[in-house]
Amino acid sequence: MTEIIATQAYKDQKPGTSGLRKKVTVFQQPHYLANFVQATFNVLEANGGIPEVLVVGGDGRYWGKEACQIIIKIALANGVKRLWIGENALLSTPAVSAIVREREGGFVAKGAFILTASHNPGGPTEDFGIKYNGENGGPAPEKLTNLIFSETLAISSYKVAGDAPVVDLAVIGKTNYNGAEIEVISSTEDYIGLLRKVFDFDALRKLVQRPDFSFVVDAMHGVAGPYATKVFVDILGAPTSSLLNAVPKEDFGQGHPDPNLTYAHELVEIMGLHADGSISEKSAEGIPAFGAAFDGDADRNMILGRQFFVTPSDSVALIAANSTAIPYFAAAGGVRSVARSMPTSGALDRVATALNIKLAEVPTGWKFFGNLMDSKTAFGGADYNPLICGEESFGTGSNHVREKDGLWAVLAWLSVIAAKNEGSATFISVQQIVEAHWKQFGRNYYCRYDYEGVTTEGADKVLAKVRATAADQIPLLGGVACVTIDDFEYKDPVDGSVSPNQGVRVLFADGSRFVLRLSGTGSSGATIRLYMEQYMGPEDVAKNIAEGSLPATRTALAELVTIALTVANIEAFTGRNAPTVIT
Ligand code: VG1
Ligand code: CO
Repeated sequence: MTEIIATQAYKDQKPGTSGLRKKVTVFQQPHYLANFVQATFNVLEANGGIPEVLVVGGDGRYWGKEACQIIIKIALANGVKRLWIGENALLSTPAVSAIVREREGGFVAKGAFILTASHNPGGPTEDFGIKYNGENGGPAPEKLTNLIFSETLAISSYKVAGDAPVVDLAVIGKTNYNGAEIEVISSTEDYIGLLRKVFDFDALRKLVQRPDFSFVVDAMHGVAGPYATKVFVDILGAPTSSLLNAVPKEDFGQGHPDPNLTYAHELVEIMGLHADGSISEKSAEGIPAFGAAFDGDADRNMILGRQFFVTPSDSVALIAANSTAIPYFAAAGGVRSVARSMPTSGALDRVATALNIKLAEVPTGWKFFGNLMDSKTAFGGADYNPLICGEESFGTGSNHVREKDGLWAVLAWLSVIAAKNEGSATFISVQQIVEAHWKQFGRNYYCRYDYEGVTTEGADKVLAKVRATAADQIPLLGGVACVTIDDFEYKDPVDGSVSPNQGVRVLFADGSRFVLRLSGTGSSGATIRLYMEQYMGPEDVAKNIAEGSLPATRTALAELVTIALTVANIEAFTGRNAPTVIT
């Protein structure tokens, strides 16, 4: 029986870069989650209808199961006919996308709520989050999330199926209610079925079983654990010792499930590195050949070699350059186009030029890639797909789903490593593969500084200061002048929508640059992101490698860092004399 519950609107339910993320205590306020879910249904009803099937699951963080039960009751009252709930409320973000796209084919209208705050810590005093994904399996476009926000400001009641049963989320199977069906489904089956179509698991099994190859992946107690166990141990036959932190925990073992050199410290230590990317004292012997980590909802990845860090910007460029190592792309004669977010380095652009394929530059956030993938016309009438895309923030993926995909990235890397090593008696390492790439394309030195938890006023002042600076006031960078300072604006080639103010860019004549933008995923205060990039041509890279003098990132970017910090004056406006995290 449907009950109408009176409620009061909250003013702070505006979704950010990737859904609504707040402290758990905020979500636990009376009707807070219910308001947001009902607002979403109201908007869907007025814009094409309530989906017949709703997928629900998340990264396993604290309060996820409670949220799931609330959503089930509201969904039933709003006319959803079938619910597919991940076992134990667990579904990785890319797995949700795969389920929406693949399960029962494209014959039913589907949508999804993903319960995640991604890489933010979890627990009673930490973060929770919710995001709506549409029929294409991708995050709702800004047009829709803006409507949802407006609706949350006006909402005065919501509907619940008060007498619906509390579903046992631990048991796979169906429960019926008033002609509707609630089904608890396997968290892994559909998604791994899709990965089997993308990759050559036999080739990967051979690599994993090579005596001179070893690897370790860190699930950081996020939702990647069950997927990594199935793929690496059950299917590829790797020992369980190659998995770290593979059991999901509601508080991520009190860690920060963000796969970077700072937060994935356990893996970083094993791989023989320090948090600043330098090589540790540890003897190289016994260090695995390959390492990777995932974030809470398993859409991010970090790739490491023995004593070697691969920047996410280089990672996507290298996968694109070697896409024929992956059957999904080989079948199409290689990747047909590539895309990156604006702050991501230009390494991918070099590959696009060499392969003579299209490149798109979009604002931060995965939803913009999805539009390109779904369009058949945006690139001058040609289909974009297959498309490989990535962000500097440890996000990599392709058009196999409409989210970034951590496991996909790791399997893509293993495919490249397997292809490079095919028939090779001595093992060709990750470092050798990346250096060969730089020798061919040049190296885009890259680094990001994050200033977390600063005040919004201070952050705004920093951006305003840079924006107000004239190009000729910027000091020369290695003798090269700054040519433009602007705000990145994006016009979506598919739906024509314009996204202004996507970051302030300071561009030098040789393509070097620094960029500042404010994070849209935080749950309190503001975070300034400062991105810096400088290019070294292939000849210089080759010469430096031959002489053993290829500079480390910190050295290569020292002058640019000084210029950026002087121009932005972050310390004066925020009181911070150092970033919170460097990636
Ligand atoms: C950050 C990253 C962005 C990413 C977004 C969602 O956004 O910079 O590249 O798409 O997180 O990733 P922002 O606005 O804080 O810079 V996830 O894994 O948090 O869903
Ligand atoms: Co994530």
